[in-house]
Amino acid sequence: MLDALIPAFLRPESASVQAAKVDAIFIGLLLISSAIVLLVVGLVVTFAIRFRRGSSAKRGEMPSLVSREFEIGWTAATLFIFLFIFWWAASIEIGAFSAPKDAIEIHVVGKQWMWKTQGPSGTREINELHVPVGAPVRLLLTSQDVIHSFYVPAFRLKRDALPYQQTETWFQATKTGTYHLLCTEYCGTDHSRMLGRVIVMEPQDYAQWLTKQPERDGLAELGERLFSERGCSGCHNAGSKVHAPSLAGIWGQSVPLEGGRTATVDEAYIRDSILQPQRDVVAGYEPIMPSYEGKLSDGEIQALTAYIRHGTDRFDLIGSLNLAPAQNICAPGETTQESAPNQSLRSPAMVPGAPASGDTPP
Ligand code: HEC
Ligand SMILES: [Cu+2]
Repeated sequence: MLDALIPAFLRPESASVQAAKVDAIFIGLLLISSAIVLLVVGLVVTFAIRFRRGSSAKRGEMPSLVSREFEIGWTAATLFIFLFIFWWAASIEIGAFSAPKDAIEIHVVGKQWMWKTQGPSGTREINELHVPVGAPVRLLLTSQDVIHSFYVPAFRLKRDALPYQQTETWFQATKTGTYHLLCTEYCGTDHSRMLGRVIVMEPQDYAQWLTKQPERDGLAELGERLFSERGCSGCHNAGSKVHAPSLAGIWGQSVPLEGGRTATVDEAYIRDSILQPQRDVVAGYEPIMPSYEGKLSDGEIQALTAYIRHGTDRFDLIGSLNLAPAQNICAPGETTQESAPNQSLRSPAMVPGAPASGDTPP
């Protein structure tokens, strides 16, 4: 509504819920500043004319009302305006950190000089990101080398992608279309060519696009492979002789730690468990897990995290869009006719440490 005050050719494209809020702040600040400029310039001009040399305007002491009550009044008003602006901008900035629970999760890895993205159903893209309109999308960012920054001007979205760390942000697109994706942190020779596109689609088109993706082997499946290749399964699987906790279903749970503390299992906790296992030791276990610092890339840690979180999340995406169930969303080599209705929701074999129940003969 406020943005109607700015002529269309001066208005940058705005295509997300966040963009509308950021624009409102911008226009609000513009209005407040304009009002103050008008007031100050107006007074300067008025007084310059009224008290010009030779005019008969009254000069001398100011009335005490002006020098005291007015002074307090405008100091307080300015303070309130500043506090209000701070609250307004800060609340929107803080909101940019916490995505709604049902958001679609997309992993983004910055790399000299490209953006690699991976959606929850294992769709991989380079310098492109397809998302549905009207659905919240949570981005989990990291970098493979130097600091990059993920920037989509039309969404007023900007968040750094840092090596050895995961940052996050979220957006909700409000208009279909193709939008610029830029890196906005100078990251080397080809920084200026680290460009991409965000393609916002109607939910039906998006669902269709998803099913057309050739590669259905997802992050979680890669994680599953790493889990055995890197020896995690040797300790963590059910049949192991080593006394290590089962990782099945731990996502989102709270875990008792040595020393009486507890921790909630999320990305950061799993990352720390893998890289600094001595830091938070699970109560009742010996700190025998080796650190994988330097042995696993960020991408591999994301894959392992996705696997621990259980691979079936990959197929919840369509459900979260509130679409009619699409027939062709199922694991490779599986048809919906054959599988029991609840089987596509949770496949036990995808949970770390769980026996592969599908293989056991009746
Ligand atoms: C030598 C055996 C061993 C290996 C190999 C091992 N772990 Fe562990 N892991 C443990 C033990 C023991 C604990 C519990 C004590 C602790 O927290 O350090 C543990 C704890 C964890 C936790 C926290 C579990 C919880 O319930 O909160 C996670 C997550 C984890 N490991 C993931 C992995 C991953 C991923 C790998 C492979 C990259 C791996 N582990 C390899 C023995 C192992
Ligand atoms: Cu960059």
